[in-house]
This record gives sequence, structure tokens and C-alpha cells, in this order.
Amino acid sequence: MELRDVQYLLSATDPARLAPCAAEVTFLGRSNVGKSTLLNAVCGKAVAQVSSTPGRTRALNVFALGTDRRLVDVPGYGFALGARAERALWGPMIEGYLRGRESLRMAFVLIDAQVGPTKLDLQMLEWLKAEGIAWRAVATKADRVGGSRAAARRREAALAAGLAPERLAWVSAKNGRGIAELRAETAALLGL
Ligand SMILES: Nc1nc2c(ncn2[C@@H]2O[C@H](COP(=O)(O)OP(=O)(O)OP(=O)(O)O)[C@@H](O)[C@H]2O)c(=O)[nH]1
Ligand SMILES: [Mg+2]
Repeated sequence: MELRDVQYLLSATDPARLAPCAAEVTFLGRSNVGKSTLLNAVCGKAVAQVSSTPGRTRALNVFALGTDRRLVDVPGYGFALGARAERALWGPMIEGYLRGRESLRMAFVLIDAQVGPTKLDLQMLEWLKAEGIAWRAVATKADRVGGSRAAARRREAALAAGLAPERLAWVSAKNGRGIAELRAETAALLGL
């Protein structure tokens, strides 16, 4: 079994509908940060739907590797469909899923490389720490940060998230930077 063997399994808005499994890795981040694109890049296969319209992914989209391993594409937080959605931050669906999900090996928290962590991103990191959920910060769309500015931008973004620069993965689905490392990490987490 390889990441390339990934297949779409189901979409659910009720996390209680997700059956237990042996191991899973999940992709979190604000709307449009590149979660679905990164999942596809890591797998080397276009399984998750990508769109230029923010808020495209509205349910927990679950992808299977064999019978017992999963990747989960989570709806973006911070995309307000209305006042109520805005208040809800990431809402009960995401919280309900992340809490007490025994098989969850890692939550990749995606942060826009150019923008750095937003207030919501920092809240998500704090929340994950408080819940004792394993997380890893991943800066996406690194191709948009010019070569000469990249090192400084990475330091700044890492510092804002309270991390050493090397602990902030720096990736681009567009030019492939950092994808091989993230792929190896994901495969190891899933025990592939
Ligand atoms: N330049 C560049 N653009 C990217 C990269 N990754 C994603 N994008 C673009 O960013 C936009 C959003 O990508 P998605 O993968 O749909 O983002 P998402 O986080 O899944 O968005 P939601 O499902 O709406 O929360 C698309 O237009 C992608 O083509 C990248 O590495 N570099
Ligand atoms: Mg998406």
C-alpha cells in the first residue's frame, strides 16, 4: 500500500459517522490555504477536489488507504457564510471530529507562507495544544515567496507561531518544494 493508492471513501458533516480506523492524518487550515491541493500533492494523485472559490470543502472528506488508514480533508475555518458561521470559528463539526479521535496521528495545520499565521491559525494551534492533539505547522504556497525573501519570511512566520524555523515545513504544491519530505512523514505516520 502506497499513498498513491488512496481512494475517496466518503464525505460526512457528522463526525460520529466516521468509523474507527488504525491511523489517520488530517489537513487543517483556513479556507483556501491549499489543504485539498496539498493532500493531492502528498498522495501524487488528484483525489480531493480543488477550487479557487473559498469554502469549497464543506464536509469532512475522507480518503482511504486500504481498509484501515485514512487521510481527512477538513473544511477550511474562517470562511464566513454568515454572521452565525463567523461566530462559530471552526465549529462543532471540526471540533467534534478532532476531539477524541483515537486514530489521529497528526493534524497538519496549513498556514499561508506569504501571509504567515493569522489570529485564527494561532487559535487553532493553541486549541490543539490544549486538547493534546499532535500537530505540525506547514506553510503552503511557498512558490509565491521570492527566493531571496524566503528565509526571512520563514523565520518570521515560524516566530509568529512560536516555532523554530526548521519546525515550520515550507512547501509548495506548485513547484514541489518540501512535498517529498511531507510524503515520507505522512507515510511513516500511517505506518505504510
Ligand atoms: N501558487 C500556489 N497556489 C496554490 C498552491 N496550493 C494551492 N494553491 C491554489 O490555492 C487555491 C485553493 O486551493 P485548495 O486546495 O482548494 O484550498 P483549500 O484549503 O482546500 O480550500 P477550501 O476547501 O475552500 O477550504 C487553488 O486555486 C489552488 O490552485 C501552491 O502551492 N501554490
Ligand atoms: Mg479544500
